[in-house]
Amino acid sequence: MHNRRNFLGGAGAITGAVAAASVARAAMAALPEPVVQTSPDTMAPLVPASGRPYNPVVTLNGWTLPWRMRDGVKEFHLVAEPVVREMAPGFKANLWGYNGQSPGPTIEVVEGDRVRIFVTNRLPEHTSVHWHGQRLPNGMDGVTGLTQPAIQPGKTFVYEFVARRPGTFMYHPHADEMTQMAMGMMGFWVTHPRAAHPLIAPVDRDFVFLLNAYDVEPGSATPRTMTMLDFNLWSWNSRIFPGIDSLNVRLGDRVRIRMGNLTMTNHPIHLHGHEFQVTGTDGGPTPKATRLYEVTTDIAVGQMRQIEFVADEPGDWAFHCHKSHHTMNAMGHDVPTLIGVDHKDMVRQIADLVPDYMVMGERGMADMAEMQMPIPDNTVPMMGGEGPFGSVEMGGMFSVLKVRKDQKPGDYANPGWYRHPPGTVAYELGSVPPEPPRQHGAGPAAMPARHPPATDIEVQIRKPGGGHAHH
Ligand SMILES: [Cu+2]
Repeated sequence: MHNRRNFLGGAGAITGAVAAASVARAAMAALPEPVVQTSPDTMAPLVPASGRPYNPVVTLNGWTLPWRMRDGVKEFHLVAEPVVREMAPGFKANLWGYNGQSPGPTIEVVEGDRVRIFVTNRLPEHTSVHWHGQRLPNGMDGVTGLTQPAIQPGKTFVYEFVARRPGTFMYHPHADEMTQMAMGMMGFWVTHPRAAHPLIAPVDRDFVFLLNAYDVEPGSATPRTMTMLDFNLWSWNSRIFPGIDSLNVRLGDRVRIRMGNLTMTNHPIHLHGHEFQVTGTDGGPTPKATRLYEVTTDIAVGQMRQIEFVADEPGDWAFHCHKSHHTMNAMGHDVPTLIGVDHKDMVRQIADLVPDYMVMGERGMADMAEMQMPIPDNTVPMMGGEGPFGSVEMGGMFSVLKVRKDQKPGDYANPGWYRHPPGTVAYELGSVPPEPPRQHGAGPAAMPARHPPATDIEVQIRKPGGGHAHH
């Protein structure tokens, strides 16, 4: 069992050595010794120690699986097993994954590589692995019942194919999928081009992660797998903000970010401060004529998108899903909106019956981020993350792109908060501004009403789907 050290924690570069050690010990064995990762930290890119060279990716809060070369074949060993995943500091979930983590390790190969993947099943039920997006022999496609028998608990299956086209792919079970994907079984796959490619630009930084979602009851640790839409934890690589590492780059870097969506809804992923182009999907590199400049790209269920941009604006730039419910953590979905309701007396009465009871949001929900609300053990506040100016009031699918002039090439360490040049931060006005002019009166009507209402009607806007009406 090998642990790779915490790269972003400052332990320094470690690549290659682990792969070499495990290969040496297992060289004579029929199977490569499985490599297990116990840390949820972002690991240094795995510089290839054998096989054809390539520019490795960085998996956000994840790692790349080492391999061994045997008779010209690149051999990997995946172990499907129950894992404990730290989804944010202080919050651990009982998931299923591969080689100690959920998601499983990223697999990186080069176009034309012959790849052999041993899959050992240590789950309590059968599984299989489907190699999403790959051109391969039909019998290697990993669909239980259709192209192969299920891999029973305790058994090992072998998949073998040539990585025929370069691009951005993923892997996941095609056996009891509803359960196994809801429990976190998935991983990233990158096939690098074997030579200069007209549609694949060399980049300075290449990040990958999967979009996933869980329904974990606050206070418990195991996802409910029957949930179809009402998930409460929206994660990137099974991490939730503020537990998601920032993407740290050097000013002027060409940056690629590859994402795959294995949740049950779409995610419009939005980057601040820069325009990007979608340069690839799980279908391969996109033709140049299709590449629009955008700041948000919607990733549908089962899709992959790779975006590229030049990081030419220094700062700490938000990078997140634009569905506002997806940048929240462990929210009760039945919470009524109480904006404008004075509920102090009600709270006092209920608190006598239910200790720790608290009603949210008579001034909006932002209070929740700062309040020390008593929450059950092993869950995370709905919104959080302390920034240099206070609470960021975000959770879930949120991170920060940090662009710095003095970030060294190849250095992925977190540079800390951005130091804004004087005069470039929004500021509070010192004096009281004059009352702004307001437009008064009713809106126009296309035709006069025959019986106009005697009094005006006012309504309160309530969160869509916010549950039961409360007046
Ligand atoms: Cu989303």
